[in-house]
Amino acid sequence: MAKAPDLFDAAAPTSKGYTAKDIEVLEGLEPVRRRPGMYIGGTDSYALHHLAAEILDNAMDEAVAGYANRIEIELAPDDVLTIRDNGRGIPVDPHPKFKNRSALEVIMTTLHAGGKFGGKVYDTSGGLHGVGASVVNALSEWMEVDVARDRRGWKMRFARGKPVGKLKELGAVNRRGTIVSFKPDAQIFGNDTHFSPATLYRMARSKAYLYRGVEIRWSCDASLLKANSITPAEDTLKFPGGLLDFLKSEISGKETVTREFFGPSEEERKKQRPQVEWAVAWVPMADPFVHSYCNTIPTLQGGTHEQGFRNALTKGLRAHGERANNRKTTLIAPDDVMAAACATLSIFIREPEFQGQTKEKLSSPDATRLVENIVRDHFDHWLAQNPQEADRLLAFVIDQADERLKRRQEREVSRKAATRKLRLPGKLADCTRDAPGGTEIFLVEGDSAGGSAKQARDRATQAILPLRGKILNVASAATGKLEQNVELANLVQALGCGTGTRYSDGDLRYERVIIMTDADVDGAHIASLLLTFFYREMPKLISGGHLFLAMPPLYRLSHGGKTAYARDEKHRDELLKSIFKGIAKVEVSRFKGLGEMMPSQLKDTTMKPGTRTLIQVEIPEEARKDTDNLVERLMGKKPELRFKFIQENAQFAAADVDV
Ligand code: 1YM
Repeated sequence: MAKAPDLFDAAAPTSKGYTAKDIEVLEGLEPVRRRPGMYIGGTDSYALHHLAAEILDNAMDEAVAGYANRIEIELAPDDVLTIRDNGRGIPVDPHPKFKNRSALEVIMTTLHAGGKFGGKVYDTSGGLHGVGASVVNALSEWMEVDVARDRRGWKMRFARGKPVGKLKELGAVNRRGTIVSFKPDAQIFGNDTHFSPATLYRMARSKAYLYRGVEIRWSCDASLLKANSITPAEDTLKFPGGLLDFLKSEISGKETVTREFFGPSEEERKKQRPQVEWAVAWVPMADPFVHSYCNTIPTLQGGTHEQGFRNALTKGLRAHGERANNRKTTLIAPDDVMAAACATLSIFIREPEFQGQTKEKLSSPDATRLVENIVRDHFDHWLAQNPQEADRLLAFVIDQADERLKRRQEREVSRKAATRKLRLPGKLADCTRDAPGGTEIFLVEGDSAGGSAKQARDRATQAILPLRGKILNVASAATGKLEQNVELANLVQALGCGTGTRYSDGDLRYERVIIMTDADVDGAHIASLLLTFFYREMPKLISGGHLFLAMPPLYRLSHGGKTAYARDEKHRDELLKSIFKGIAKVEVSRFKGLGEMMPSQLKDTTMKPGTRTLIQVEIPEEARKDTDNLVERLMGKKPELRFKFIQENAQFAAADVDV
């Protein structure tokens, strides 16, 4: 492959390999304007950004083929986008079939024109699966293409896909490459759909990660950025570490199962464009993902390359388990390996095939074997080189398999229980002990915290019920709403004791009901909604001493081998002055939520009897009237009472409220 030349290097190799006869011509652009959805999947914001992706992909193709090493993306007001590369320049020679038309004009004004769509020219081309720059031209109010090729400059302008004047020759130039500027047509996309600087910037960043041989310069008119935007007005994106750099930035700060991320070997990483590149880390507390790409095009729906990746990791880990004589190795399924995997995968292949309505799934059959073989080789080597990491990973994945099998068993048991006596909500992870004595149910906020709590619990005695989002405020809801609220209906079902006058202490399925929410404002809100529910609908559950609040810590303090947890700032400062007295560099981290804690931390600090702190909810008889009054004022139907309460009590609120 040719070495990428320096920007504007007039001595760089001239265009090779292309002749105008390579262009296959199929049809004009009328169909694109008539049915844009067929070509770019719609006319919404997502479709609008397809236009940018298409031009950027053409520039990327030129870089990946080794002819360009710098791309510039510039967003100006009025949705005017300019993309430049320092490649060979789009061909401008006359097209043999259309005597008076240049190749550039044919490429820009005919559908499916372009040698690369026949796979003849570029080795590994991207582009919206053959849709081409002509589609962008057809859907733009105007487009201008500036070409510097073989030391001569050329310019041509189009409006709604049609040439405006002829290809103009600009004379001798001392630069090379292609510049495409365009403004999407409001007749197609409407007046309210605009380019998003954040989306374009992210697109540019991911391209730079995917191909380390390219430098992408981003700039955006400052007037388009919101005051608190994290998108910079200018940036230079170049990542010599490729996908490993990307993964590190994606999961920075989160705890991972192995210290080293798994990616290609050092030697492989020196290559500018390996055929298969990947990076993976196992992150127990993150939502798992696999971001995959083929020829730098995102394959949002996965496909054959992802299949190969999964196979390689699963087979590699199983082989390691067998070598280590671990009997549980046979339990490992691909889902266990991928359950906490955060991964990126990128491949470059010739003439990729895509499937699905949006063509976002790779279907090239050879990709599976290609990826599986390469990743497997490296994985075997990596596991052998890092035996401690390998054992940690194996143990972690076997835990996932155990959990999966237990969940399956639980589902079977609860299905049986449902037919036997009552219907339990599907989201409840019940405890295995049948009798209520010594059992507890944790009401947790959201599925992610629910997942950690399930791993941290004592399965025999502790049940977990994840509640999604904010539950109904029973003090302000109209009568009848309670029965319709799914989250509360699940709760009532799980507890088994009935509500209101039908409440029966003897039917309560657990000894303790524990509200476990994040130690922040949202968590406090959900806890107060639940307290309101119990107060109004199951007051006897409170007076019977069954209701508790868990106290998750807000801070973790550590130094050397010493670790302590603090409930709040005051507690943190106390610990700094006592346990960590005289130590200058104590590491203090603040938990954002329960879902962020390692299951072992959650267990020790918040769930395990003996090491946790629980607050029992009590309403002394003498305070009953005041409580009635307070619940009505704070949670009731009249916002004016709430407002008055806030006015009267604002002075007591802490200044540093969580947001
Ligand atoms: C800012 C967008 O489109 N760059 C670009 C496109 C092409 C070439 C170079 C190119 C390709 C070839 C030969 C070849 C295109 N060529 C075609 C077609 N940047 C941008 N840079 N010479 C130049 O493939 O052999 C379509 S795009 F049709 F000629 F293949």
